[in-house]
Amino acid sequence: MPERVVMQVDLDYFYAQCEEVRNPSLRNKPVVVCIYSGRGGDSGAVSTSNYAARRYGVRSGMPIARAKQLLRNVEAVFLKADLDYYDEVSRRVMNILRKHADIFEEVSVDEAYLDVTEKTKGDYEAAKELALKIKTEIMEAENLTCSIGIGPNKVIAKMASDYQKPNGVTLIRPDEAVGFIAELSVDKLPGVGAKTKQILEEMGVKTIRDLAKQDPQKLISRFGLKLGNYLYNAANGRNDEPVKERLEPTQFSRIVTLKQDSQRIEEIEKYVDEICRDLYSRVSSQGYVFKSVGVITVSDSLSTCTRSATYEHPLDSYEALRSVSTALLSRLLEEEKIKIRRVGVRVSDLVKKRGQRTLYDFLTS
Ligand code: DCP
Ligand code: MG
Ligand code: MG
Repeated sequence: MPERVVMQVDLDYFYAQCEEVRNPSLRNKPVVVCIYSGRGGDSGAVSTSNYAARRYGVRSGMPIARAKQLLRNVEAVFLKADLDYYDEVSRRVMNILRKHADIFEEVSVDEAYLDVTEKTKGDYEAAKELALKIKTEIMEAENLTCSIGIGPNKVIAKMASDYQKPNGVTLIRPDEAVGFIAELSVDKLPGVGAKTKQILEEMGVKTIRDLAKQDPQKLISRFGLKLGNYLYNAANGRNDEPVKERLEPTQFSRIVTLKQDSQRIEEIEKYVDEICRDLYSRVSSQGYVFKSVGVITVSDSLSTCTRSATYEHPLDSYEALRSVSTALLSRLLEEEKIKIRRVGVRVSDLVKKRGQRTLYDFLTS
């Protein structure tokens, strides 16, 4: 593969920064954005927090009660996540980013890869200028900061963007890639989670330099062909995964936690109604109908069960979605005899409704 220039853009403390944008008086205070479980009180997890809150040890994923404990002596602000608002901001930022890429890949609500090889004619200085220009544009349009990494592949670009957060630009030229990552701990490599880290540690591998020196065959026998190869190459600064446009969505789903565990269909039905209403409005507003419906339950002992049905002709009403979901759920409850903690619905085998999309685009652009 010829030498590439890959950029990774990640918005800083995204949900919390969105909250600061619409309420600038939050800027000097620790801000914690929470996803409440719906079970009352502080039950739920921290979605993200601004850097002022992070200084007290607040982290994404920790229980809300723990964050309150850490911030007990400070004037901190706890907010309920407003996902629709963040999605809207994200969509506008992505539209800015997309214009600057030869190939654009949206990875998550606040993160994207841009292949800019042609645009910069392979020149890293030009890429750095482009990164600064993108940062200015996002600041002018949305008042948001982001961090940008530039490197010869996706792995290096992502690690570069993490390297000087918030509001950083980090440029790693191809000949600097190996040296840049060598000192870092293996879990800084994208895709190395707690489990892989632990196995590597047992093998005496702590830094990425240690990993780069391993026998690739040994890594393959431990982790399988795909992960083993990935680890060996990435540690040596190599990764040939292309930046690729994401395809259309393949499914829509939503899952909720019951206020109280239950095994009675009459109890659970009302959650299913609400999920179906919400799902159907998302699916249809994006111009899709669907042929498959699945329900998923998580029991009080945390085991998961699913049931699904596929039809020859697409379903295209809320009533149809609700009645299929409820029927699948009653069957599941009868057969499994379990107490339910969470329930969810998924629609897939999507089919595009012609004509609908343009109307939607017109209304929302
Ligand atoms: N998010 C979440 N729960 C997590 C991690 C993230 O709800 N466990 C949400 C909230 C974040 C958003 O996704 O704002 C983007 O995730 P990032 O990992 O990019 O984290 P942030 O943008 O919040 O912070 P950073 O400045 O480190 O990028
Ligand atoms: Mg981010
Ligand atoms: Mg991110």
